[in-house]
Amino acid sequence: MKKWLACILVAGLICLGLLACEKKENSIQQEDQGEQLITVGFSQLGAESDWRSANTKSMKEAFSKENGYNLIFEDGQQKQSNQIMAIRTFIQQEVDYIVLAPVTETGWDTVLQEAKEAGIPVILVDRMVDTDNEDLFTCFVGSDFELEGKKATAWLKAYLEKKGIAPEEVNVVNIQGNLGATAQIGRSEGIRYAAAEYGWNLLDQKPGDFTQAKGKEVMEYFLKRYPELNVVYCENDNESFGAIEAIEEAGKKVGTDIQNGDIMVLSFDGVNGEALQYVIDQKIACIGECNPLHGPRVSDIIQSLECGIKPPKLSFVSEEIYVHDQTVKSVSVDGKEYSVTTMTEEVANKKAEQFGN
Ligand code: GYE
Repeated sequence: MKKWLACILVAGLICLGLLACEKKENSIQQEDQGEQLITVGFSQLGAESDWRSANTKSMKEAFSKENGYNLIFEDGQQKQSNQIMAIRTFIQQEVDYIVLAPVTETGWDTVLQEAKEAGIPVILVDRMVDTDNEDLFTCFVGSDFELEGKKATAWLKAYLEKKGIAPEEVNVVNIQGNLGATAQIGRSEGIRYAAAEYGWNLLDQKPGDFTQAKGKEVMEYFLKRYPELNVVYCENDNESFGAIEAIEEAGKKVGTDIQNGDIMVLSFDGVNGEALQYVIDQKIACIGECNPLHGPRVSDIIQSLECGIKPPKLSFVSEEIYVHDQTVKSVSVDGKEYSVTTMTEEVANKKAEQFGN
């Protein structure tokens, strides 16, 4: 191509870029002069699980100085009051954006109204808020937890059918997440729906707060109380680790031969290499993947807003199901087909690399 033609083309592209994203260009220029970064106040809800650690890492990496951000990170330590305090501080600090991963869904209206009055956009990440006024937040990005639950239980249904296990032989206990969290609400609904729909006995549901210690404690209780239980539906991998410890310490075996005394473990996340290894070892039968890498997704949202582009109100990430064998190749939920990934060393290594563990 002739040099002059190339120059005109490049100049044209630059002009278009400038028009489309004048604001961003300004901030990049200012950043070059070492001045203006986009200040983001992120209220993370805590540090309860491997998923959360991977999520925090992803957010911190995305909101680095090199990427043009000044990140103010606050850990709410599982307390809504801490998160509300953090948001009020962000407002006082006049941050450009507030990013909130809410520990539970209700009780945010007042503080979100304060952010709105201060003219600061609020982006929800991972979990939702329960409000009648959707104008109180700009948008949400995270997982569809009820779908995760429905996919995992659809897998269980198909698996049991292939193995010739009748629904009335299935005795499930559910170790829930912290009550009121979106991930808990959706996943608990998944098992409740499945039990009612497919005819399984749902013996009990109790919160394990997404932690290994509480998961173990709740499983110990279930084992004593319900000797007939043969499936445990844990709402994250850390709870599964605790449940497996409790099962093994009680002299029982985790596995899929539930007609001969095994206890089958279902789980969510699939972030930690250890959890994926448990699937290979058939200690966990099925994991509903929950993707924690929201940093770049939230950054993309902010970049769109900087360019004056309105992001979709709700964005859900697509996720897989990891299983221990090839008995079931795909599951159908609400008329949609989802393929199932059989966990192998190769897949596990790839995932571990992706999540940095
Ligand atoms: O599954 C669990 C965590 O909200 C998706 O919270 C998140 C959940 C995740 O602690 O491990």
